[in-house]
Amino acid sequence: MSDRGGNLAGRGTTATSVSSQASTGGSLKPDDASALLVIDVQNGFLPGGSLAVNDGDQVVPVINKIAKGFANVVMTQDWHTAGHVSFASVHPGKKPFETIELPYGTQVLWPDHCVQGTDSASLAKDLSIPQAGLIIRKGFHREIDSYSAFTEADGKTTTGLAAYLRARGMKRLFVAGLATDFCVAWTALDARKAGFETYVVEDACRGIDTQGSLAKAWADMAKAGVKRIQSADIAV
Ligand code: VGL
Ligand code: ZN
Repeated sequence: MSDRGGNLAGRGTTATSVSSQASTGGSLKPDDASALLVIDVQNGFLPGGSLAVNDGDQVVPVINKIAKGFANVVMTQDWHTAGHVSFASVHPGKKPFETIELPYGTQVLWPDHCVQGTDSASLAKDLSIPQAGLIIRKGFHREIDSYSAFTEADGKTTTGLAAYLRARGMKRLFVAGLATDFCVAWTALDARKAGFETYVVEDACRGIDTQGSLAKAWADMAKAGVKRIQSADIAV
C-alpha cells in the first residue's frame, strides 16, 4: 500500500509513469488510457500490392517498435467486397485516381484492392503486435467507402470503434499506418470529432499523395488539433 501511494505521488510530478523497466525514446509515455491505432498495414498497400504506397513497407519496423509501449492496440483492415464502389474497374470508362460523384460526395477511384479474404487484404506478415486486442474491418458495404476507422464515407454509418474505445476508458489515440493522406488522416480527424486527444506518428505512416492530398491532409489535421509527432517522441 505504501508503494501505491508513492506511485501516485510520482505521477503528479513527472511526465513519465512508473515502470519497472527503464524506458527509451521520447517524453510521451503511453498510459492505461492511451491506444495505438494501426491503420491498414496490408499487403495491397505494400510494394508489389495493387495500391502500393511508396515505401509502405518501411512503416512496419517503426510500428513494431512503438507498439511495445502500448497495452492497448487496435488494428484495421480495409476489407472490400468484390466489385466495391471505390474500384475504378466497376465504372465504365474510368481509370484509377480519377473521381466520381456518389450520393455521399466525391469518391476517388482506386485499383481493385483489399478484397475480403484475398492476399491483398492480409496484414503485412512482418507486423508483430501480439497484444493487439481488436481488429476493425471497414469498407465492406459495397456502396460506401470507409477510409476512417470510425465512420464510413457517408458520414453517418459507424464502425463502433468510438464506443469500444470509450467503453475501455481510452482518452489518447496514437495513429500510424497507411496511407497518411487517406485512411490515417480520416481516422485522426474522426478521432478528434469523437473527442479523443489525437497524435499522428509521421514516420510510422506513408502517403499516396494524389492531387495534393498529402499537404491537404496535414493542413486539415493541424486545423482539427491533431498533434503531429515522430516515433522518437514516444517512450517505449
Ligand atoms: C486507403 C485508398 C483506398 C488507405 C484505402 O488505407 O489509405 N486508401 N482504400
Ligand atoms: Zn480501400
